[in-house]
Amino acid sequence: MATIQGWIAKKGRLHFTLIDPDKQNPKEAGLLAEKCSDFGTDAIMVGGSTVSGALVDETVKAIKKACKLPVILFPSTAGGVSPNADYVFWMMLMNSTNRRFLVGEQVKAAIPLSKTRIKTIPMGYIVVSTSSKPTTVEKVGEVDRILENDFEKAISYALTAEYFGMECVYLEAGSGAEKPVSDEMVMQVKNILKIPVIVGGGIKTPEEARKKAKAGADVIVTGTIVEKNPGVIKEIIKAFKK
Ligand code: 1GP
Repeated sequence: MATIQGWIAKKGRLHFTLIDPDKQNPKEAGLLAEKCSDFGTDAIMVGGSTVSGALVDETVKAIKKACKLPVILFPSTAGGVSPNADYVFWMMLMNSTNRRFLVGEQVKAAIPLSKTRIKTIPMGYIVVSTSSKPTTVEKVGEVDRILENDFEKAISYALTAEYFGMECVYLEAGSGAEKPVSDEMVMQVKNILKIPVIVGGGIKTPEEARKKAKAGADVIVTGTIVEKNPGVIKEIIKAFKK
């Protein structure tokens, strides 16, 4: 069975914690991972839009030392691959207009990755525009914009990912987004797909997490709130998994 689907079969809905190695030193990242592990998060994702190389590797090592959770790389470029992680989201930014984020960075990472024991989780990454100003991922990824009510466009990209054989899709509003991808969009995408739906970007409260569960999200990801107020993660996880 595909990795994420297997975890869902065992544990039900999942919560992933995103740690950006640029936002704290590796030791602090380890402490944060340990805390979120105690709160019931299911995996630690490591990645950021500007980070690469030794800092990613040192952060992964510190997290592995601090907790037993699987570490999934969430790389924005080929430089975001650390040999010490367990998994990598082998992702295609489905609605990028730049070849680099469709296959370019992946081609650069493929041979180095083949020399590690990291397992790939093929993922269709879909960036949705929910904020009044474009988020970093929208700008850097040079996206074909999907507006928050453009359900048909989101569904078209999501189905394309599924037909390519991706194991999951990730509906992303962007880190620190003003608001998450709408419940209606999550519901419409979930209803049509057979593969799990991950939702992230702008989820800050237990209430939002509860609504994403109701809309059908299989996994939610929180990053910014973990840095700002790790205590609320416990409530977010509880609300999402209930
Ligand atoms: C970003 O979806 C993740 O890639 C998490 O977003 O930082 O807004 O929680 P936040």
